[in-house]
Amino acid sequence: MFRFKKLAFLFIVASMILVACQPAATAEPAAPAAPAAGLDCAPNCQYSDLVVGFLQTGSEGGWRAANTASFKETAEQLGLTLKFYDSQNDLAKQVAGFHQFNQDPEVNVIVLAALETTGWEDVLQEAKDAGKLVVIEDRRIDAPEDLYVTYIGSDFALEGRKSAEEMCKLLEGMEGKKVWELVGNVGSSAAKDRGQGFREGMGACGIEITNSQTGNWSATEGKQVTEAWLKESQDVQGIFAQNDEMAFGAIEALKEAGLTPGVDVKILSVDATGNAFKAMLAGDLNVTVECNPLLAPQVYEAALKAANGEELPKWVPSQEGVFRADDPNLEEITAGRTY
Ligand code: GYE
Repeated sequence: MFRFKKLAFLFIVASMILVACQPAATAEPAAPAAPAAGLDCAPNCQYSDLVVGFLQTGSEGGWRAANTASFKETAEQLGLTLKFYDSQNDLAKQVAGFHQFNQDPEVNVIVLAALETTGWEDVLQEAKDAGKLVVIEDRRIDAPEDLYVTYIGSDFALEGRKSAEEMCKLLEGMEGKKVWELVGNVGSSAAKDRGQGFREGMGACGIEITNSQTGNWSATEGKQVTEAWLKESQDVQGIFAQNDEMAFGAIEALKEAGLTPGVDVKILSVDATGNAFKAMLAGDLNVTVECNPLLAPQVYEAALKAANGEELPKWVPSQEGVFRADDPNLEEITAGRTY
């Protein structure tokens, strides 16, 4: 019996030793995490590897000119290849341009400044199937987020709320609070969200929008629309222009109607381009709410990160301010503006 126990004990010890010496079950080395959809050059892509197809809206004013220059100049500085497509403010042309870039074997990144929020799913899916990285800039779109890398642009609703808050200050003490709204191109996120934001804030001081119509971001149309309204009535205390150009048109129309812009009628615009500062220094414009057009560095940086397989937040809102004609440092601020 003792002999049997001794043998059993030895057997147990031997098997324990055996197990201990077993080389660790060589768990298959974890396959390196498949890099998120990146480019072939991942994870060491450089700016020089990027060929960017940029779908710009068109050339409707100062803000757009600054946005376009930002993309062209920054591409040169970074040494990436830029293929620039001017959609001439025509949605069908912009969608066709997107399709064209999807078919272009050289293009590996597509940047879209969308004329309108809808109508993009097909070409976005086509881009994904073709392995192109898509970055949305300037204006947000309504499409599944997995079809694009990220959106870099402003919080237009916030710009609208800021505009209402500033208009309330401008109309303080004025009997009426009737406001006319010059709207951007119908269907664009900038126009929709600024209008919605303004309506969210205007109740705070009892503003009433008595006229609202698109001026398509242009000074000419902004003037024509305002002229037509002035023929009907001059009972207006404020004009909310969704961009600087339309405000410049309204200012001209008021002057030609014998009214003093900035005094008889308060004028507020969005963008804060250089010409808006000149109009404030001239006393014609009361307030401009900033919308930053210099988005290219952030957009290209996001494209490079995505090319190297990095996941990015779906929205990177721009940081922006508000500028007022009664600011004692306005001249100095104006001198420091870059667009
Ligand atoms: O406010 C306007 C331009 O999309 C934010 O488009 C942009 C707008 C800008 O035409 O001036």
